[in-house]
Amino acid sequence: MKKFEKWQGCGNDFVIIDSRVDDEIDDVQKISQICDRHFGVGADGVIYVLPSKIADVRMRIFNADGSEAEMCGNGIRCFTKFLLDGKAKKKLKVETGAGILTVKIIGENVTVDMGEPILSAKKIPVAGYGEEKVIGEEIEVDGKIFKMTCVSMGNPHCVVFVDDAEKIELEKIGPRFEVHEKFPKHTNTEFVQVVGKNILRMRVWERGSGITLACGTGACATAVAANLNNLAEKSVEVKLDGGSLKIDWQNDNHIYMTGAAEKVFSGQFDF
Ligand code: ZDP
Repeated sequence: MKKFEKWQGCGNDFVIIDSRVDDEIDDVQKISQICDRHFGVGADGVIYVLPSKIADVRMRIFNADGSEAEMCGNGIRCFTKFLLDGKAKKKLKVETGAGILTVKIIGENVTVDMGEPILSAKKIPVAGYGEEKVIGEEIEVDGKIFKMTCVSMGNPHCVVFVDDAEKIELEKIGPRFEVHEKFPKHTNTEFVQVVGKNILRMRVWERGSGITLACGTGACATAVAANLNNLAEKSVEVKLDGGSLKIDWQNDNHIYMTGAAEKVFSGQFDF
């Protein structure tokens, strides 16, 4: 029987499975069953701890529908504490779909060097803009025009600034953005209200998982988008439904994300 731990970062919750020895992942059906909140453990995603030839360890993350994501900001903080809690070692290099990232425990929190944001439309990917940046471009969704700024943090994000984030009908509009024809790999979508030069309020519809209480890569994409639109400074606090993250876009063009991660319980699968 396989063991697992349940973790959360800002209310974005994950089942973590240590597969460093067998180097195996489960199939799509099993992963979606694990994430199911009625028939399974319940989580926004499943994270596998795997061996790596090029870093200390490798992380793979799957959404609740069983699809694989390249990266996961809240997940990698949970992953870091899962491996380092109670250990003398405070730093790791982690192989992810967004390259090798350095993670560090600082006090109770975890800081992740999330690498550089990707802004070329082709690389995000967003269709119809070639290699250009997509900043404040119009997109029609559900018969309405929105202005989007697109950023990849390894995984694709579409950031939309709104006057009142609480008024957005996420469950209605989110799925329409997710599979819009402009996004060949589908997209995560963030609806963001500028509270101040250093404070942003964000709500998210995640590709493959739907409404979640927080999205770490989304918070990074949001900070970048806000700065590119001259709406905020490069160091901001992003307020999510499940907590806050500190995002710093530093002079080396790397984005540093700091926030909490907590173990909820451990168990073993009977199914
Ligand atoms: O890119 C995707 O398909 C996301 N749903 C992956 C998960 C992202 C996450 N919420 C984060 O914090 O970055 C875990």
